[in-house]
Amino acid sequence: MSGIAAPPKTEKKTRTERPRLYKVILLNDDFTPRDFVVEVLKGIFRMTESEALGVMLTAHRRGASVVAVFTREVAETKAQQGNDAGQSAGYPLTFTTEREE
Ligand code: NFA
Repeated sequence: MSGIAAPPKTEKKTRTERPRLYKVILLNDDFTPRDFVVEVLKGIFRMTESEALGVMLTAHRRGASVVAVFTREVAETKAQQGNDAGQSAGYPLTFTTEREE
């Protein structure tokens, strides 16, 4: 043995946790026109016509529909943009966010 101790390891393992995800949920209402909902979904969530139609119809029939899942900031921003689009046009269109799990 040399009698010379090795220096203590100071390196720390970096653990990168996956960010929590948030659902954006579209709520049904009796006033916002179907076409308007579809246009908002296409514009804000980059959906195709048929994807947007499917989400709109699910909310219309069941009361609510999951639109998509994002990190918190993105989900909240997109929900707000959707609500603002409805407000600007005089409709009660409502998007909410909900943490997953
Ligand atoms: N229920 C609305 C109508 O019949 C359409 C709608 C669907 C509104 C989904 C909001 C969300 N005009």
